Amino acid sequence: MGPTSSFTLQEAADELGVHYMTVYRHVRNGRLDATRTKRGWEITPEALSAYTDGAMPDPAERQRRFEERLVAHDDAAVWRIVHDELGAGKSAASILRDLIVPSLHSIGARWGAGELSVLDEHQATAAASVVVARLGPFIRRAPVTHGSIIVGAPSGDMHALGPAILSDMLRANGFDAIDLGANTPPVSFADVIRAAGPDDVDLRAVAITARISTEPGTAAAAIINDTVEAIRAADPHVHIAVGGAGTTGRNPAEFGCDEVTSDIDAFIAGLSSPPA
Ligand code: B12
Repeated sequence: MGPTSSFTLQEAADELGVHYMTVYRHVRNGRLDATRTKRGWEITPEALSAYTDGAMPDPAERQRRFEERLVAHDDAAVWRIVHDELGAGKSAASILRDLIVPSLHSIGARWGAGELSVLDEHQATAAASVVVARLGPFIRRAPVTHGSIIVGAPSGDMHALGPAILSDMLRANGFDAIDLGANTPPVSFADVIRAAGPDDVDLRAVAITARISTEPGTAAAAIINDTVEAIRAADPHVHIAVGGAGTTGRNPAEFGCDEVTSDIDAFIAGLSSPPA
């Protein structure tokens, strides 16, 4: 295939007058758009001109490339993209919000639509877990001025990235997030509250993250009720929020909690005054 249609990596390198490895690296970190075919990487003339113009792809395009590297479970490229975003001045919280979360949602939808295999989905998740863990220390933790929030997914819900990412977002906003992770039994939420003691004025809220559907009558809904009850028994006054995509269409009365929301900004805004 000649340079008038698509370029190979070597042809692109010749065209640009750079080393083959430079082109390869920029393809891998998403700076230069390329498609992997049976013949190897192919670069369109448009992609090559966008690259030579120095045009930074728009956010949607950057997210798409990041998602593809996740699906390819290419940990090194995934991290390089994140590293470049950090280098370009993006905060870790905005990388979570704009790159990682939309990619996970899209991967789930593509898996649901049969476009990706379960293996693709699992491998992408493994790559996402690695990058979320690596990004953690880059979260600019504001001084803890707003108190602490206990975060966890209920018993039976194995989705750990939701609580991990929500916790990081809370940390970036002046809260001390205590992430209990996936599959947290009701008693564990209560134990953490009791361990902090009844006078812990610092405890602002408990956030229960539900990724599995909690339609009325399901086991997932019942376990949320049990969790809320256990938390209330340990602290009758603490604010309890239930959220996550498994709670779409649900309301607080169904769970006995104070709030049902998946909107992190709204949740934070509701708690933003310092503890009394
Ligand atoms: C990764 C993943 C897994 C991994 C989880 C691994 C891990 N370490 O976390 C594994 C492979 C274990 C898994 C298993 C299953 N999964 Co799954 N999984 C996903 C996937 C691809 C991504 C989930 C994720 O991490 N999202 C990213 C997080 C950050 O987003 P989030 O959860 O929406 O949370 C954000 C917000 O909602 C908000 N938020 C969340 N909670 C709260 C709470 C409050 C108070 C607030 C303010 C905000 C807030 O903050 C987060 C950050 O923005 C989704 C696809 C998707 N669309 O999400 C499917 C998905 C959730 N899984 C699904 C299913 C069906 C399953 C399985 C049943 C599959 C199976 N047949 O075995 C099992 C269930 C296991 C179990 N019992 O839990 C379905 C759920 C459908 C439903 N509504 O019931 C989805 C939607 C895929 C699909 N399209 O069908 N899964």
